[in-house]
Amino acid sequence: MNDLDQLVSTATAEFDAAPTPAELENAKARFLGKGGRVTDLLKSLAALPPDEKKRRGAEINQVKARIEAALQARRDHLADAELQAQLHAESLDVTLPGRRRGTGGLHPVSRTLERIEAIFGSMGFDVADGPEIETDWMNFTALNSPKNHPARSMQDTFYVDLKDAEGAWLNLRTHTSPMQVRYAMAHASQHRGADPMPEIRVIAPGRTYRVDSDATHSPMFHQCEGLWIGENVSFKDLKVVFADFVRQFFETADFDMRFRPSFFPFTEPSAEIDISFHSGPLAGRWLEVAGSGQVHPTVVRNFGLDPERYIGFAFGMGPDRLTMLRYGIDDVRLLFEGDLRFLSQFR
Ligand code: 2NM
Repeated sequence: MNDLDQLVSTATAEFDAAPTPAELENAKARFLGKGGRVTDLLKSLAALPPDEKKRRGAEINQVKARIEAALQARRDHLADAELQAQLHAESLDVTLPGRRRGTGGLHPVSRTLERIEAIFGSMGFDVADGPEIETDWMNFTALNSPKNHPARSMQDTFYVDLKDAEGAWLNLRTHTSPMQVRYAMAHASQHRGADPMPEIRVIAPGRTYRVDSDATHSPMFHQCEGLWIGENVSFKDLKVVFADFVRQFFETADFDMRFRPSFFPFTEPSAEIDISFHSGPLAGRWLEVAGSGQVHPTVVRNFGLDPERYIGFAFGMGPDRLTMLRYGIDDVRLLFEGDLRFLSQFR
């Protein structure tokens, strides 16, 4: 190999060893730049006689062209490698599944209400719902609530700036019992003359409102009240029905239930229903889960029924609290502030 071929292969090797375009341009300068080796060769021609100069000059120009070709080949190679790297880095796998909108889910309280409705439905209870804005008579008077009862005060009840036909302010219902009054009145008039009247068996789940707000009280909350009226319906039936509800709702029979004397204007006698689980995270303490009682004769009469003949029980419970007990939630406000980080856990 003569000195010129040697120069071409040295240049080609150095170009091929340059890992980046910048280093390739530095290598180019060593051969083709101002002080580069090809340039030096061309300058050396000046010292040669004319014949020699012509032959040697042509040879050096060929060498220069071969080195330029090697340079271009390496440039092309580096540019192509860069493009490939970029294509790889920015590649899009069109076979991946698309990003979909998240699926929604039922609110945990809605799930509780559905469970309550299914369980009582299986025991022959109808499900009734109705207005959340009530008349004074439906919400209080029909339920034997005295005219000056503190529950009627503005401290406890949200009033609406509208009056009913009797001139009393409408209110946001403070319980779902007014729906039971509506249901029982409709039932009584529908079956007027039937002897005996078919039993009333109904639950009234839904939103209720009271002026109250802390870790265990939300101004909007849920209630589910139950009512069973017939000729021979007793506290014994309430015990059986409620124990069966607890067993199905909490999916365990491993609990005690007790009735603790209490007072409500619409029932006499009245009792709180407490349960105590023997196992699981809630074990070992009495939990108040409902209020209950034998429907007061005045209320039965307000239904349009004869209290000497028809008797029964009612109960009221809080689906929000049942939800908190079932899922171990300790602040009722979490249920209603609409934070999806919390709610999506129940999907
Ligand atoms: C409760 C406790 C006890 C109740 C009474 C009635 C009605 F309409 F029959 F009078 N409905 N719900 C009742 C009884 C509600 O909630 C703690």
